[in-house]
Amino acid sequence: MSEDYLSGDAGDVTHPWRRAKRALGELAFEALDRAALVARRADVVARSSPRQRVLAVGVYRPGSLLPQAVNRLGSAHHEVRLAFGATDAADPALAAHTVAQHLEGGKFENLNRVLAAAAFPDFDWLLVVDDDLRLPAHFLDRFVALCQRFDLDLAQPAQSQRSHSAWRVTRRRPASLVRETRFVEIGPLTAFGRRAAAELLPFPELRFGWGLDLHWAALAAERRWRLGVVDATPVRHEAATVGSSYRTDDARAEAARFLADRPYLPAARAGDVVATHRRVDR
Ligand SMILES: [Mn+2]
Repeated sequence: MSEDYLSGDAGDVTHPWRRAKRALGELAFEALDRAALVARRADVVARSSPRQRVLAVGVYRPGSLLPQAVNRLGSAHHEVRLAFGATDAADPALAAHTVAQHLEGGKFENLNRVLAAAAFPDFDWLLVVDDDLRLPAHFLDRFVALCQRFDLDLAQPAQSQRSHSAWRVTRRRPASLVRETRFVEIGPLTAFGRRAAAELLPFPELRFGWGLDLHWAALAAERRWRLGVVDATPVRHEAATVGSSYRTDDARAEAARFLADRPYLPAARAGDVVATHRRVDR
């Protein structure tokens, strides 16, 4: 069968020249964002955001980056519950938020266990957070407020230029708050609004989940959900190449099985940008 569900890009940015170029590119984007008042505009939205109930879940491995990320999942403004699962014993730094230990399933199987144990119903936003990303300052308040203001049903923060990202559309663009897209990725951080969560949870019991996001995209198109990549809060997913910790053959095979009898957005359409919002005057 044709593999029109693969991005065709492992997002490998490990080559030294490419890394240097991307690091310079980050500095240039920071300057463009400053000139366009991106952070200031995001803070204006954050300050006027209605109080939201936010559940952030994730599964972490030993030695993960999650303990640092947790500080940036805090909020003075919203009600935030953190619920994590450990593949090993609980990390002492995360013990207070760990609701399941010694998880042995795949990503989405484990997330279902964590969601069941989280006991935080009626959330406005579910954030699924991988354990290998770095979040920017003021992340939660800006990100949730922008998702709320732009009526997004499925969203993700953009990724830095040096991030390992399989889909180009998820890389940050300068001088933008939010881009409306047709596609939101399964990681490294995915946000589900109330409407989408009601239909997409619990997750299908998948180990890798490749192709799941293309299926979500097809459902989103049918239901006229709004999808977006939040450029104002870029995250760094720079620690390892996508798929490097598992066999990509198995992930491909799982995707082929999963998508065989389900609608999905062809990978070639995943890069579409429907609109770029540089300000909030809508
Ligand atoms: Mn990762």
